[in-house]
Order: sequence, then C-alpha cells, then structure tokens
Amino acid sequence: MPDFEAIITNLTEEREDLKSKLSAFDSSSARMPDFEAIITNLTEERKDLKSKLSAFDSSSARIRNLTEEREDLKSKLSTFDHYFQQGWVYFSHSFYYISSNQMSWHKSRADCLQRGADLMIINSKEEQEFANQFQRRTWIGLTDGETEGTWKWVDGTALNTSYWTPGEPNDQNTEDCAETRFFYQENSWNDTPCTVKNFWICEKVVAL
Ligand SMILES: [Ca+2]
Ligand SMILES: [Ca+2]
Ligand SMILES: [Ca+2]
Repeated sequence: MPDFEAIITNLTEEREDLKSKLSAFDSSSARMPDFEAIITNLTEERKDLKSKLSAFDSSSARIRNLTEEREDLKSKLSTFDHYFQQGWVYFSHSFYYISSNQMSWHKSRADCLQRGADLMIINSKEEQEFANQFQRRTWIGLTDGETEGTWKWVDGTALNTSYWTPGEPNDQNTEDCAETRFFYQENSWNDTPCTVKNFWICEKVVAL
C-alpha cells in the first residue's frame, strides 16, 4: 500500500514551495526595473570602454611608430658599421673610400662601382676641401671623354661649380679625366690622360 500520508505531506510541501517561489517572482516582477539607471550605467561603461580603446589605439600606434623607427635606426647603424669596417670615412651625408693603390681612371671607377659606389662627385666647397685634405693626386668622377671640352660628372650631371687650377683644363695630351693634382690649394683640379695611375676616391651618398 502506498503511504498516502507521506505522499500528501510531500505534495503539500511541494505546493508550498511552488507558492512561495511564485510569490517571490511576483513581487520581484512587480518592481519595475530601473531602466534609466541601466541605460546610464551602460552608457558610462561604453564611454569608458571607448576611451580605453582609443588610448590603446594611440599607444599601439606609438608602439608601431617606435618599432619602425627602431628598425630604421638599426638598419642605418648596420650600414654605418658595414662601411666603417671596410675603411670608409663619413663626411656630410656620404661615405668615402680612399684607395691605397693607384690605377687608371676607368679601373678606379670600376673599383668604386664594384663597391656599390662611384668616383667622388664634388658638390660643394666643403667637399672640395675634404678631397684636398688627403694630400694625394686622386681621381674624381669628372670626365670630358664623351664630348671634348664638355665636363660631366659620373652621374651624368653637368659641371657647374668647378675648382680647376688656373690654366686647366688644357687637354694638353688628350686629357679627359680630372684629378686633384694641386691639393695644397683650393683650386686643385687638373685634366690628365685617363691612363695615368692615380689614387682614387669613391663616394657613396647615404640618406639619413
Ligand atoms: Ca658628393
Ligand atoms: Ca679633354
Ligand atoms: Ca691638364
């Protein structure tokens, strides 16, 4: 026989439980949620998140910029290191290589090209003084080999400011290549046969 007493007691308890749950639900749903407050909270939260996000954006942009700058500096540093290791000197946005032996103008130029540079192009009074200070007869990247009397730099540009020694260029003996012959004076240039063996100066312009 089922224990009806117990069943009834259980059902009664369950009913009371359900009733109390229902009344709790009723009373809570009777309280209108404060939508204003919820919206205000959400708006504030969103504003906060947005400001955090924009702070993050700007700091990540800064980090990106700094990282790029660092990479750029690192590559410049390694360029400097590379040239210094190979005996180049730096002066006013260019690296220079001064040869320790002597060759013809064309062989000298080939050596510079092979080093990723070219014979020196003199663009300023300072650079002219820089070339003279080595106190050697050196080839510079200047020739009138293409058209006699029309002097051109190795990069194809025309000769504007020149530092010829008075009386030069004289093409005395088919002289189509320029050297710093009279280096103890500012106007040191002379034209001389390209087959003469001279020291030479290579120049590599660097963008810094
Ligand atoms: Ca130059
Ligand atoms: Ca000439
Ligand atoms: Ca001459």
